[in-house]
Amino acid sequence: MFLGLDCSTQSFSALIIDASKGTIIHEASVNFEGDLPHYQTSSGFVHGDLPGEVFSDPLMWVEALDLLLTRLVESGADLSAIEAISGSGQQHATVYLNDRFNSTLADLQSVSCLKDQLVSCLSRPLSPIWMDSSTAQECEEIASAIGGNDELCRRTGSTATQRFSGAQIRRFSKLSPEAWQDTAHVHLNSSFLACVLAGKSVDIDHGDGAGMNLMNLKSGDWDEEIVNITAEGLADKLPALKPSSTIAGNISPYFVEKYQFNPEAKVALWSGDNPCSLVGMGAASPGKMVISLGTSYTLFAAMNQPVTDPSGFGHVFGNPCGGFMSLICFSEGALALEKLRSELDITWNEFSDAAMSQEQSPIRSLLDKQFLNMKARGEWMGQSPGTIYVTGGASKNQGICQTIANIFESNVQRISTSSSAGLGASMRAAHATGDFSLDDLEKKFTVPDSESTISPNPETVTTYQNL
Ligand code: XUL
Repeated sequence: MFLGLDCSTQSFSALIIDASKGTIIHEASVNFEGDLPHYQTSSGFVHGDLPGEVFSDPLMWVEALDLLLTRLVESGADLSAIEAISGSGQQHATVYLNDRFNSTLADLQSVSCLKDQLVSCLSRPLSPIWMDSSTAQECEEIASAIGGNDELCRRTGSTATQRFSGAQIRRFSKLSPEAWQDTAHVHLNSSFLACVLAGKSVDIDHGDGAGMNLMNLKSGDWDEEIVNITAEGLADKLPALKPSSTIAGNISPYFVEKYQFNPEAKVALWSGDNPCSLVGMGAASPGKMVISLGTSYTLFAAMNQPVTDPSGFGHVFGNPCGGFMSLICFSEGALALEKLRSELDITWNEFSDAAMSQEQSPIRSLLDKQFLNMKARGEWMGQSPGTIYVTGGASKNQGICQTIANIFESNVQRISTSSSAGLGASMRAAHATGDFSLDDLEKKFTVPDSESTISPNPETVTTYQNL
């Protein structure tokens, strides 16, 4: 059995799979706002005093981890049967730790809790997260010092991006030089939690590492020049970068004593939520594309080569199964649909009927614009997907799926899962042990909803090509 953990913006969840049988055996979740109200977050984050600042609390994450494992045990999960564990974390969030971190990890006491033991290890109490947009100036400084955004994008897969770790680290080093001096280690949400599980300092994986504007895509290592530009002394504070399938070690005795894990259970490196979702959606090999139709839309796909987006909108991350992946975010995706629906004062069924028709209407026009834009913005990836997997709330809408099939000239299949990141993490744990092939795991766990294939309508092909 394998455990996948997922520390996202709003919650920390767990999923245990039986990789031989292809079944999910247990699931549990802790909601940050509802279950841990003393952190006073709204949906798992707090706004800072300065414009654009958004934070989460690393102590809240570790308190949630203790509570989550307690809930799993209470629900009857036998954690001694877990062979390996991996995890998924919200991308870009940085955790700042002092030189007591490693010795504290090595000496975690199971009679106490994680939060009380780790509180003295933080050199910065809060962690800036992906929703933060306070770093416009730092982005400009980093990009101009390296010779422009094109160069930064060519090397790291992204132009200087406000929510990415590099700009966040630079801002902290500038605004709080003393606390920066006191910082011995900079981790990501994902690698920090992997350290806690393994009871020692562990590396950052290529999937999440690429979301920092610091990793050279071609070498898979830190780009020394960019690291030195980003913040003084940063090179000494970063852990190494390693492939996502690396086994970091055995689980810490803390978890063995407290939750009865097997002392031989392996901890595989954690990765970011988008790289883990790529695996959990069954799209880790090139040829498939995922479109997630939530409040914002995201498009992601595996890529063999690190091609980058010349217009700077898209990002390239490491694919946890090797190679690379693209990610493009489109803000206000389903939000725009909801606005139009309420303006027209119609039901979702009526919206869907209008979306199925090719007759001109505001609905037809909005959907055509959204997905023609998405196709155009994704062209730099040079992929013509055989299949597009769609997920998220709006994927239930037949008319939207048909529009995607027509515009991309691809078959569309629905995958209805609310936990693709956690599932991907558990599949990565099984894959990292070397006992299961990815192909086998994908066949068992990522089956599209039956009879959900939607094929392009040949009559619309020329119209859309002209548009
Ligand atoms: C990706 C991004 C978000 C977070 C959400 O670049 O910022 O998808 O990973 O958790």
